[in-house]
Amino acid sequence: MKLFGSKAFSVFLLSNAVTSIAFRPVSFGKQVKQQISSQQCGWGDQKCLAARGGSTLSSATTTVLNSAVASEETAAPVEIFRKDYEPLPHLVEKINMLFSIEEGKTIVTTELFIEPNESYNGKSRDLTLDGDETCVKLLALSLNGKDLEEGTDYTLAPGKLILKNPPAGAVLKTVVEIVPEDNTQLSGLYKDGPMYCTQCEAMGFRRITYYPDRPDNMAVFENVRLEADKEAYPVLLANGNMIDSGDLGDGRHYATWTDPYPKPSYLFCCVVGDLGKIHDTYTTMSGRKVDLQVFSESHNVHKLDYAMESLKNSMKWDEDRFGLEYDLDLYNIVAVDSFNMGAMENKGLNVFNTAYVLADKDTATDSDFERVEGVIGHEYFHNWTGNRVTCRDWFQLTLKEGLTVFRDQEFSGDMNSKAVNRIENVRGLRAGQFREDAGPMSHPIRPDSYISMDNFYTATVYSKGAEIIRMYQTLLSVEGFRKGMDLYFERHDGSAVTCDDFLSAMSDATGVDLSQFALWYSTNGTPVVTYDTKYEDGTFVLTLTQKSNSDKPLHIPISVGLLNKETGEEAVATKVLDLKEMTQEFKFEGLKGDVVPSILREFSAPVKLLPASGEEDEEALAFLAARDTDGFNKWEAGQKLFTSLIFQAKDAEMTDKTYDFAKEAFGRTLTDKESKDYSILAYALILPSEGTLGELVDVVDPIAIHKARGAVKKRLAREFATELKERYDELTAAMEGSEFKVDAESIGMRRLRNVCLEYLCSIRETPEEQKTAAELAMSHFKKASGMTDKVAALGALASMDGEGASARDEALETFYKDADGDALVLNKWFSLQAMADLPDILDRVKKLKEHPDFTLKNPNRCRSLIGAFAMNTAFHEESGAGYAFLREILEDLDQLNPQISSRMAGSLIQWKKYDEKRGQIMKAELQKLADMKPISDDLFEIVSRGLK
Ligand SMILES: *[C@@H]1O[C@H](CO)[C@@H](O)[C@H](O)[C@H]1NC(C)=O
Ligand SMILES: *[C@H]1O[C@H](CO)[C@@H](O)[C@H](O)[C@H]1NC(C)=O
Ligand SMILES: [Zn+2]
Repeated sequence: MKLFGSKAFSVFLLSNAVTSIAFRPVSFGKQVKQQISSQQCGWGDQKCLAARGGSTLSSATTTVLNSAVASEETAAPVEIFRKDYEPLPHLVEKINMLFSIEEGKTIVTTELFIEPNESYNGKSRDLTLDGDETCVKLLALSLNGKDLEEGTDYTLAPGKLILKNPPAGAVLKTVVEIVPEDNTQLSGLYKDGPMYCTQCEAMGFRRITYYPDRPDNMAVFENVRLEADKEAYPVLLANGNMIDSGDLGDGRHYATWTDPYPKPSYLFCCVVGDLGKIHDTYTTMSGRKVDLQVFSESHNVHKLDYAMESLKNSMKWDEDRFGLEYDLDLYNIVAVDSFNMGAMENKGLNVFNTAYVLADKDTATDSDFERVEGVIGHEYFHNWTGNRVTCRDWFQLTLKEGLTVFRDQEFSGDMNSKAVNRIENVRGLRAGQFREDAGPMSHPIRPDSYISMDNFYTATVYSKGAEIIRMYQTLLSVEGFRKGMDLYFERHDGSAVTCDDFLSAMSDATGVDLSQFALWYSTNGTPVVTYDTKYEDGTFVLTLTQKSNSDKPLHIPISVGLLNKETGEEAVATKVLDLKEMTQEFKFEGLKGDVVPSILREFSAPVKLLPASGEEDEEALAFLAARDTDGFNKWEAGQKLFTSLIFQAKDAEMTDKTYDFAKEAFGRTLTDKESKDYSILAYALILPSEGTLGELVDVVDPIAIHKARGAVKKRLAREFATELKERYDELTAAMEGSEFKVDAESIGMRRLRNVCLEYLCSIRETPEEQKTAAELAMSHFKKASGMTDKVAALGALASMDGEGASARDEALETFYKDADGDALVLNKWFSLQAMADLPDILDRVKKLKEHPDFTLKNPNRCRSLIGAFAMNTAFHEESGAGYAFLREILEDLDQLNPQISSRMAGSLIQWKKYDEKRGQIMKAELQKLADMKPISDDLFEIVSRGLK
């Protein structure tokens, strides 16, 4: 699965102390008698089953077998521990399913083929099936054709059905009723516009039927039969290949799918709807032809081409880089509007958030295009890393996610620019994961416990997990890493394994001892590495010291290069140092003069690097910003200079010395006419984000940081007003008349030009300047060649006031009209306003919340307004009104969609990071949430963790 966005997704569990809360009570209405006896229809007799599903079961003559559990109010949130892993005594080896879908009600009939786990030697003889009784009404249950008695044959508990000692070769048949139309949690089977679709990771399958819903139970989904109205839902899709389809009469039709490869339930998927599609083929390296189809609502079909292109590139890349080939005949992708996450790698039937699959130049920005490519790659790469080799239990999530994020980063790097890609990923890591790891939700990439697994789809598991995989590659070399991957697949293809199995494969394939490296899996927090340097008579000594939450030292790869201080030439090319002690000295001998070290090149480890003295050597930074041969560190040096300057501006005043260094770096980049890597130039001009800056201090005053960053930005803008305008005009001229393209060069030119625009528009003191800025932004807006430029212009205009106010309102109105109801474009319209820098932003956001196009039910829309506002400095406005506003929204949202409410609560739990007064207000709002009844397990876990 892919997370949505890359910012902080705060999370974690609470301690053992669990307070009792009301289990979301649901009443299933009147109990009625006459049990249907499910053995009346054989599996082969689909007509009979359908008739049952369609009419008999729906009549008011049905006993709901699990209604008592559903109305119990006792279930407290349960914390689950990694150390308590229990193997299964029985396995479901095969499953057949029948979905009979009707408006307002779906009947799901399943047959589970149960066998004892031959190698099991534990005590239990029972099989535990998971089922969420707040969503699933159990209508019938029989074993080998015989109805079962509660108490004697099985027991029910919240979330569970325990089947007592099933015999070998048992076939358990269940019939349940679900209501996808009411499923606002978007987990399980739900209705979204003209389609029904499923999301099962992590624990959505139990919201469809009773089943051992854990990744180590891998079963063949042999027959999945879908039945629905033919006219309203012409497309019927599930995993694998379609083996049968036809009419049922009464205007209904069916399709039966089979997936020959055993899979865990979280990879199950079906989609039933009225969809358009595009079609293409791909020939694999061994010459097999694969059919590729991408589906969406019909009015979006013209925005699918880029996704298809990206899919073919991904397939080619995985063959070239890892020798991995696709092995089925069909590959389907479906775009869904209401989706909690970014995308989901269901076998042969990937489901995507529309935001990560639809893209054309008039509706998507360059960043959107890049994301579509990355996420398509991510889900495709899961086919091997995740699906063929999956996780034994959810604590191992990083096994598939860290590895697959690493693979998609490498893919994007190869498709575009490696250095740009690295900069973007590290920016995301610092602003999101570092922050998460410093707060109450800090956890190791392989956590030790959870209450709601959905809370563990975190920046830590994903982004830091990917950094740890990258360190394997840095330590073992690209060839060594590939050998390790080959051995990993050779050993574990088709099974459910752990992070330890991955480490063993890497170690065994290369003969490198990785036992110390393993500590990364159990250590939370961001390690700090400090460095000290000494040069004498041709010998340079680098002393590195590490500090982390582990009492034993970590194995940290530190890539280092040395540049001659006089000539700037590279005296020692990049070398990987193995930091394995708490403090370690590294000597470089035979040098021809003093050197400037470039440490942690390419960001070779997810650590904070600081000088031992506590004082950055600004001269060295200026030197590296001008000359480092490592693209990442060159950028990094400039960022550090800007950072010093911003903190000076915050505390008192910018010093001339620091300002001159920063000015020099800025000016050199701005007027660099040689480099054609425009994106690198653009990123070198952008100041560090407020989130990244906040990570560097103990107590955050968001408004002071915002002001200080703004002051530096304005000063540089005034200093270089002429050069900025020149560069802007040059780029405009270079792009005019040329065809619109989405390639690295065109993206880079737009990026650089938009950075110039942003600086120029920040000069807005006098009415005269306000007018000039508004005119420039307005002409940028009107002449925009695609969504990237449009968004850049509107972003600048949205914050304008005074003489710029009328231009702002005009542009917002035009943008809204032009969107013409397009959901993804409207999301941008909401976001840009919620992120604007205006004094009355909270009132504006409150008004937007009442806009007819706003709804809490669609996660993308909700994030676009509420999520964006929580990232705005205005959220932290002193009175605390922003915090109260978010809390009120969360109260409503939690009743609809706990996964989204708990994610958004991440903005409040960081209260300890802020000054006393703010912190106390945030804490009080959290307490109000904690006292709310009912509260979801998801939100409860986050809030209680935050209060601790
Ligand atoms: C079957 O039992 C063995 C031995 O206890 C265990 O290692 C394995 O994980 C079990 N299989 C499953 C899917 O639980
Ligand atoms: C990936 O591989 C599996 C097993 O070999 C196959 O069933 C599946 O359809 C493939 N494709 C995807 C996208 O999962
Ligand atoms: Zn994923």
